[in-house]
Amino acid sequence: MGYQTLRKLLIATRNHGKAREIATVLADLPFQLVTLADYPDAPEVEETGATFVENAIAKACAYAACTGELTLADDSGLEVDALDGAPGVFSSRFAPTDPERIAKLLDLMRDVPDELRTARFRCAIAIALPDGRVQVCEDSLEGLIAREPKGTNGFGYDPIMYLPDLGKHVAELEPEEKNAISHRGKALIKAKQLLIALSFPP
Ligand code: ITT
Repeated sequence: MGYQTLRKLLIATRNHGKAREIATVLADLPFQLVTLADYPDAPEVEETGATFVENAIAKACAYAACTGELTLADDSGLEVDALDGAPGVFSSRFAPTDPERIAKLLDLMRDVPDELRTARFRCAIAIALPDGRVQVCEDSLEGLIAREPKGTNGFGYDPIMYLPDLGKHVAELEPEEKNAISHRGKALIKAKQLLIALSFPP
């Protein structure tokens, strides 16, 4: 099959860390991966949902409708038990930059003892067709909020998410190690099955 004949799949995220992880996992599928950079006129989609699933569906459906392409959107974030699930769906809006988000979270968690520092990354991935049909996959990664950032890989809250089983912070994992166990990597394995069904109809 020639390159020109491949169906497009729009990876609808403006987050470069996410986009990199998604593109790595989907690279072997028979789709031409395109990004929002290829659709400069696509409007910003407001994330008004109360859950990751609602926001992922809203983003995927809106971008599929306005571009006319098969579209994959990710809504994800960090849920901290000691903060009643915050920052949750507000993870990207918790503070203006990654270092500020991390500093704010560590400050809020300063007096929380080790055994109560449980948290999880959650990821919802929605795949939408321009006609409004949409499917969603979800997964999560459990860990503990560390007392200090460590590691330089990944993005977002990865430097303060400690994985007791591995004895490492997520930002210390190589990209392929993170994708093998992460909320996004595991949700993407499920999303891949949906995409394979779309690319090879019975
Ligand atoms: P798009 O909506 O354009 O995809 P965004 O960054 O605004 O980009 P979200 O609303 O889904 O995306 O917010 C997700 C935030 O959750 C992200 O900005 C990080 O702060 C955090 N996050 C999600 N996945 C993460 C991961 O794998 N590692 C660390 N932090 C993560």
